[in-house]
Amino acid sequence: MESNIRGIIFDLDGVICFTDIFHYQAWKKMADNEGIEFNEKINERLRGVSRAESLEIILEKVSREYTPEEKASLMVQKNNMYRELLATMTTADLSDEVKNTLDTLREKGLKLAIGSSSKNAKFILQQIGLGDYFDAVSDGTNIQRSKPDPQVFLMAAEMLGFAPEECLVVEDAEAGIDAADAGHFHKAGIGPARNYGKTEFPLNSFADLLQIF
Ligand code: B16
Ligand code: MG
Repeated sequence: MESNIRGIIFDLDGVICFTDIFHYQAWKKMADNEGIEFNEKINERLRGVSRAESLEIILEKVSREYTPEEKASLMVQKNNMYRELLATMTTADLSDEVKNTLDTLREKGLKLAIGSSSKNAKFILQQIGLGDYFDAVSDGTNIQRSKPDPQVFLMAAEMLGFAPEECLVVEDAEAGIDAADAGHFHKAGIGPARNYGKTEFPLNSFADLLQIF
């Protein structure tokens, strides 16, 4: 049991649920409409990164300059397609493993928060039946700087009333582990972040969190 940890801050996409495939499908449609090359390898670089920065990465392949207005319009197109896909999500998109693990962690007295770069985080939480579940939600709507800046996690810790050193961040993205590291949080990595050098607690599955507490 990690006795000094009092709160857990979960990334959303890639940790609590899997909206990454919807991000990919929506960006791919936008890129196809624009005749821009986009593939799963480029998509991997978008994990945990904000919408605007994601677009900049996608536009690296393009020789011409896009105006700020054109970029804003591409982001609206992508987000509208993405939200159509999110609207198809239901409570069936929350696994029993994730829900049971969250419940057990809460029973152990831990406070639970979300720390997500997404501006759609609250909509996603509602769709999967976790709209009122977390003690705090810090997301893309309350930050100015996205991961790898620690702001989203620092705000989550503040909402919980804990110091960063008292919180564990659970992330699937290297950018997210970098953000947690910069903010002096404890760090658990799942999926692509499992084998990242800065990850303190590698998780094979979400339920592995119960081996820490
Ligand atoms: P939105 P997370 C991140 O969510 C995604 O991993 C990333 O791919 C996306 O660009 C970012 O949210 C912004 O999302 O367009 O919905 O505001 O992993 O931080 O929960
Ligand atoms: Mg993520």
